[in-house]
This record gives sequence, C-alpha cells and structure tokens, in this order.
Amino acid sequence: MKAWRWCLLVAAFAGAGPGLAQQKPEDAIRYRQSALFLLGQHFGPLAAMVQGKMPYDRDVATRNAALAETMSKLPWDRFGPGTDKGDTKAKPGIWTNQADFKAKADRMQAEVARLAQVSKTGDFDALRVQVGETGKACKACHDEYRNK
Ligand code: ASC
Repeated sequence: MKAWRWCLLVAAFAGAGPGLAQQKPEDAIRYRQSALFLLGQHFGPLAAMVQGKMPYDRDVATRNAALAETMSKLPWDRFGPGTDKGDTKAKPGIWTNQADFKAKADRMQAEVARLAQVSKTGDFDALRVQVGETGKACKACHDEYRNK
C-alpha cells in the first residue's frame, strides 16, 4: 500500500475516536445526561402545549416530538460497567435489575415514538393523551432508578 494511503487509513480510524468500549466512564455519564436533558427540553414544549401554557402549533409539536424520539434512543448503551459511580443520579438498581430497567427504557421509547406519530396528525386531544402516557413512562423509570 502506498504510504499516503496508509496515512489516510490511520487518520480515518484515529478521527473516529475511541470506541464505546474504551469510552471514559465520565464521558458516558455526560453523554447519557446530555441526551436525557435534550429529551426533556424537547418534551417540555409538548407538555406546555397540552397544558395550555403555550399556543398549540402542529409544526412546533412535530419538530419537538421528532427530536425527542431521536434523543430517546441515545442514553441506553451508556449505562455500562463503571458508570454507576461519579457525577450521576443513577441508582444501583439499574445494574442489579437490568431486565426491568430495559423494560422501562423500552416502554419510554415506544411512548415517545407514538408521540412523534400522533404529533403529525394535528389531533390535539390525541396529543394530550399521548403526552400523558409519555410522561408516565418517564416518571416510572425516574421513580425507580433516579436519585433525587
Ligand atoms: C419532563 C421531564 C421529565 C418528565 C417527567 C414526567 O418534562 O423533564 O423528567 O417530564 O417529569 O413525569
């Protein structure tokens, strides 16, 4: 292989950064907190709309719900070994009841995906119901697995 091609190959892999396996625990914690923070930031306007605290706008609802759906997929592979200690409110149950934690995470993702679908229809009553269901799924996991 020509030397310049070899350089490109090495640069490509180096640029990709460390794989998930080598991610520093504090970076994994910051990653999942960032995703969940943004999830809350995009769920907030939907909650405000159905509570009459913000004018209802289908396009605003759709955009926020789509971003919430993307965010909802991100945190889960960042609860790996060693990420239970540090600057985190994550409770130990996440690692001792992994099946239940996954079930709650899956439920939340399903509710947010449904929220994204419902937001597009322009059906305000359906949106109100689905915001409620989604909020319950957020809360179920926080009650069990997040320290105050
Ligand atoms: C939010 C947010 C949560 C959920 C939860 C719903 O907007 O940041 O964590 O809703 O409070 O019960």
